Amino acid sequence: MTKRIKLIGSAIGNCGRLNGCESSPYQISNSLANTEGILLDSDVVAYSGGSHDVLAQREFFIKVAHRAERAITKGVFPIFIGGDHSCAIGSWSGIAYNLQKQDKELALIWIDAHMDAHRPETSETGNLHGMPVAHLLGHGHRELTSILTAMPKLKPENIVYFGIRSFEKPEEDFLQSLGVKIYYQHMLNNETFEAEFLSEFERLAKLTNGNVGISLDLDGLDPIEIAAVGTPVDDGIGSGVFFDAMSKINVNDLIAFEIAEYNPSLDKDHKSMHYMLQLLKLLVSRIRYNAE
Ligand SMILES: [Mn+2]
Repeated sequence: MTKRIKLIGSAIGNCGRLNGCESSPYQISNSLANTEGILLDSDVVAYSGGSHDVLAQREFFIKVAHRAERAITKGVFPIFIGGDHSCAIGSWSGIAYNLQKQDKELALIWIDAHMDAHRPETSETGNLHGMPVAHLLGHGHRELTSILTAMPKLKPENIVYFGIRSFEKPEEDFLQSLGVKIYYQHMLNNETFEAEFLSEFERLAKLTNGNVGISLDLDGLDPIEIAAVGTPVDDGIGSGVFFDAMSKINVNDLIAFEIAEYNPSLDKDHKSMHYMLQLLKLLVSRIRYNAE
């Protein structure tokens, strides 16, 4: 039996430093159809509210969360396309809510140059794309920690970071106080990444009975190869290394996948788009035909 897959887009860009990310879900779903011949059912939710209005943000994330929740209920695999990384608040809240209703837990592998673990009181910029993890852990604006349910969406022991190399002290202190596991980029290299990534994926899969999500902030990868991001940081994870690791995970334990922070206006040579299309093509074929 083939598994159904749906693209759920969060067309939101103004929670980050630069606008531009908001057109990404439209561009990616179109390019996937036109260049790779992969036509997926897709549903893009547009953020039309005020940029920093928490109630408008809440309304938007609830819409995305409902779509995520519904996909899981119907046995459909969701691929989330941001948008800036604040999109994760909607997508993973929906997945977590669905699992919580079944007495299950969500695990998340977060690939990013940044920790995204600011709370409103520690963020200098106030940009929500620097805060999604804190909100998923239940800290931050109450309007955004209570999407679909007032319960925290993630337990600190159920999230693992890779690629981290740019952060502020309050974020690190916050995550350390909760005991969150972080693979700083300097701890790994292109030879050792895959083994650690696969072993963490497997460990989280056991911990949650096969409910692991992956949220890829494109800036977790090396900006020499993947340049179309608003906040690039040198020396990221090799894009080929990440691709190879993704070809080896057990997709039956993957509950959803997310790509965030692609900014088409910065993709001068289309290399970042090409990479994402190859990655999605790999995932789609693995999920469609390998899944139980
Ligand atoms: Mn991020």
